[in-house]
Amino acid sequence: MGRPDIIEQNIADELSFEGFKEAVINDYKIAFQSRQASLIGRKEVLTGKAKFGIFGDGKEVPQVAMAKFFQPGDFYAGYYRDQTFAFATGVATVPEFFSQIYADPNPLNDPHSAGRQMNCHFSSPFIDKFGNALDLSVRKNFSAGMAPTAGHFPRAFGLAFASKLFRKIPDLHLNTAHSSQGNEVVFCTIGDASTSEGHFWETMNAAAVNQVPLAVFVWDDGYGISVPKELQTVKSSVSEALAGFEKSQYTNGILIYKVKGWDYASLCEVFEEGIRRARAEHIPVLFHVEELTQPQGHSTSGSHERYKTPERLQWEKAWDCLFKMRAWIIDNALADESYLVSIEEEIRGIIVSYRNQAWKLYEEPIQIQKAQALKVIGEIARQTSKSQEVLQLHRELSDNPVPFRRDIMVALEHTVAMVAEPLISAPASTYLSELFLENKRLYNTHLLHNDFEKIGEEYKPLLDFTEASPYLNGYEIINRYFDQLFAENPLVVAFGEDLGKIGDVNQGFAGLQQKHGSDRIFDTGIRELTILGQGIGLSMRGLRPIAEIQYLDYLLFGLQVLSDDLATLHYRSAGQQIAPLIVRTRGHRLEGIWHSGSPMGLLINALKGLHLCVPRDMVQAVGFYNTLLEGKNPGVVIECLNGYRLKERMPENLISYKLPLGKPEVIRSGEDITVVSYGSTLRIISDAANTLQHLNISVELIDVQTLLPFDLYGIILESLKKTNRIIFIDEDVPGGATSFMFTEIIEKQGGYRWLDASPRVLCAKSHRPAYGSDGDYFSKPNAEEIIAIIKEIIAE
Ligand SMILES: Cc1ncc(C[n+]2csc(CCOP(=O)(O)OP(=O)(O)O)c2C)c(N)n1
Ligand SMILES: [Mg+2]
Repeated sequence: MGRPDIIEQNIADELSFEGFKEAVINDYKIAFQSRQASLIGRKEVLTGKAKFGIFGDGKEVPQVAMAKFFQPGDFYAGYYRDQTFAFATGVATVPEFFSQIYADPNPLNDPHSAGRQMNCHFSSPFIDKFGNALDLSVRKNFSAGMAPTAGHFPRAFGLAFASKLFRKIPDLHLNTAHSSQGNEVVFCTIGDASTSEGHFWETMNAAAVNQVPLAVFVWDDGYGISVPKELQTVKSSVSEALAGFEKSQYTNGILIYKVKGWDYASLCEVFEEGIRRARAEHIPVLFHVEELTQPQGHSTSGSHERYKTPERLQWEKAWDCLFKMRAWIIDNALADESYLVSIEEEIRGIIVSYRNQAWKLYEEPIQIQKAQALKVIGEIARQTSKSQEVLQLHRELSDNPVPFRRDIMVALEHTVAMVAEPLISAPASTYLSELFLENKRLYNTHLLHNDFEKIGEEYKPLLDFTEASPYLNGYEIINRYFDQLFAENPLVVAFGEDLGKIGDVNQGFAGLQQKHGSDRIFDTGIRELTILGQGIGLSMRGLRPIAEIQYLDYLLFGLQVLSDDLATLHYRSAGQQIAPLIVRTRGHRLEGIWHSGSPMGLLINALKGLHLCVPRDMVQAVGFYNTLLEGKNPGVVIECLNGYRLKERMPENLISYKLPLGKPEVIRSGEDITVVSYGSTLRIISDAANTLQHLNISVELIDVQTLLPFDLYGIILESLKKTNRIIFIDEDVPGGATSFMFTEIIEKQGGYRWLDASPRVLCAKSHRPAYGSDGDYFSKPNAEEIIAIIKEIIAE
């Protein structure tokens, strides 16, 4: 007879072995299910039911292993190969996967993007429908995927950096809905080829310098579409290339693990250790997952037989991770072949039924529309003199077994156009209006949080001056404001190049790091892209970051992530996620090619989905910071580079002074001409206006204040109605922001009806501004040019 405690231990071992077996079989089921979804998904495209498909076949096994260590509160930032991870974590279901393939715009069917994204781009809700933050610490959080390869890396760094701040800043520990004291790890995936992108390297360096819990999984299948890794990566190995980043006992750095993607047991072991350390010690980790395959090739566009050798294709068959896992299960007697065959058969049937379910959900509302449209068109055909033609339209729609929403609109539109009898075609027009509204709601919403809200409409931005209110340099005003802001709002953090220790190159933060702490006000490396990604990730996790780009000209280094990631986030997640990041920068005229840019047209076009604030002085800048901090949308504030040493009167109400967005201000009243501008140029126009006053030309000068949104109140139009002449002036290149403002007022707001002279624009030369005072004078609009052109307009 054995000792009772030993027997007990044996039973426990057996129980845990049973549990282990069950867990393995469950993982295999998820992996197999995912493979079936990929196989059927591809068929859906090839048979014409969907337009494009990209799948996670060949990557299933590492993803079920990875999901074991993804805990509530953790974050995912990844790419299009990760459906298995999404299924294993429960963030996506197979029917949802199919709904996304069909581009189903109903958020109940595709909650990840409501049909806006190509398939396998997942997201989970971060806010409720009113915009209130959800308790992310108890949820499995998927930041919305996107197609630009490696484009998610800067965001992933930001998400991980938030864990660091939540752990380090005691005031944030109470914030349990956002974090459990920084215990959250960010799981970030990437293909081997996409590690060639600069985004990857900048992020890895920033993560290593800052020691954040970022776990990077490289799915190495040897190819980026057709280009092999020999042409992508030095030494054909990302882990070798990163060897110098490796952490040693006495340095910062990253942990590097290499593991075979078909080796389930090793994957579990390695991921367990790496994630545990990332979580506990906040060390970034790289898992280089090698020897993965693509059973169906890259995507539904093209076939890999074109660029892979027969030997390679043969190897891929033999080393397919799913088959290797299956063999391992049998070899280790975790299940026998017949059992696996039976569950595989069952899963095949289930996936087909999921596909059918998703297709039905997608198609049913369209078939209802089709039936209704046919009824309306049929009725019109009976009444109109154009009966034959309308019947033909009816037949075309009726013969289309699976129409798109647009086909129904087109049939109705053509019917209305064909029938010149409005009373008879009225039912088609009515139904069209109804569908138009529905389609607008499905496809044209969520660019911004609360798309159609006029932000700050209720604000009465009065400056509160007392007799004692001092005149200070612009930078001192900004400095006093940030001091008050950081004392008041514990969620605000600010960072950028030279922003911490010296308090930014123009002293807006001078002395504030010492006062408010280096965890809240800090320096970064010279890495604009990841400064912005840092801000995106932090703001997604409930903080209110102010990410500083030292000069507007250098915003271009980070423009990709602002445009592709930040500006599309709310839209592509169908309103589920927000990132109310504030980007602070300084621009317009100062000196030379790269310190006096004003590429506002570029930003207006790239940053739809953000607010673009162009304050004329620092008090106005403060007004915009306050407004943006109240809101849930991201914004850029461009302070005037040449304004820091100009005197402004500091109001008492800095911290409560808020400006409405999209509300221009008339800063000089006049009768003869409306001059529209913003930022530093306003001062030059003011000088010109003084001279013009002596010539009896009275200028009405309007500061647009924000370019996005632009004049929501018709203020410029009102001025034009009075003066009947207008000119738009700025420092951007020709065709830039002046053209934008011109179109807004003359075309969209119908300003052309009020003109007595031709509307004009005056902007900078096409080249970059030359250095020095003369360079500035001959590159950018100057007062003399302004005077001359206005005289011309008046003389017309
Ligand atoms: C910035 C960018 N460039 C190019 C593409 C087109 N593209 C899509 S996937 C891909 C290959 C990516 O290969 P890899 O990173 O190895 O991932 P895999 O598909 O092999 O898993 C390319 C070039 C893109 N989506 N984004
Ligand atoms: Mg690859």
